[in-house]
Amino acid sequence: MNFLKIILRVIYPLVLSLLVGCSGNYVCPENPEPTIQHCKEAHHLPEGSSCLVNVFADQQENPSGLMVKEGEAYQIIAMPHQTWGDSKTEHHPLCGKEGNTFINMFSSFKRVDKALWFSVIANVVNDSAALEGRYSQYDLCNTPKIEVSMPGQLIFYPNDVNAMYWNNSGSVWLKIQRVKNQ
Ligand SMILES: [Ca+2]
Repeated sequence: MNFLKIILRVIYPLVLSLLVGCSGNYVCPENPEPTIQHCKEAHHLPEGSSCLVNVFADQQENPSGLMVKEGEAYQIIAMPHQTWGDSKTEHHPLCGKEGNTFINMFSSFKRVDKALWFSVIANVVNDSAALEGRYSQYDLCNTPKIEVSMPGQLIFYPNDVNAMYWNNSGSVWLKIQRVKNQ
């Protein structure tokens, strides 16, 4: 094996994993359901269809690539056996944890202060001039089925303090299914 092959097969994936926070206490699992399309490829879902998105714990925003429209409804499901972590604390999506007395001294700094630490949050973001960068927000622990109130792209992240994503690791796969609006 020449040096270039060693770089491509060993060093390059290792550097990539370091960059995306997959080398900490929690790993980034392979796609658990390869038959389901990625949301970036789907772009928009017809009713009854699904796509998958990989959400990285150390990223403040994980754009799904999926565009949603006002009046549509989506069910968000965490694929089975998914864990990720905040330092050494293990979390199981879609919900997070209450936190101990010490950590809760900082709970008002959480991005969504009413949501549990590390609950999965979904935002619908829209940068069009007409909507002036407005967004809508859902705590998926409490509301895994969302009814879209404004058009935009779905993005996901674990609920944490903005400056404290550096010690998060792992990723979780979420399935987004377009369902009938009630
Ligand atoms: Ca953290």
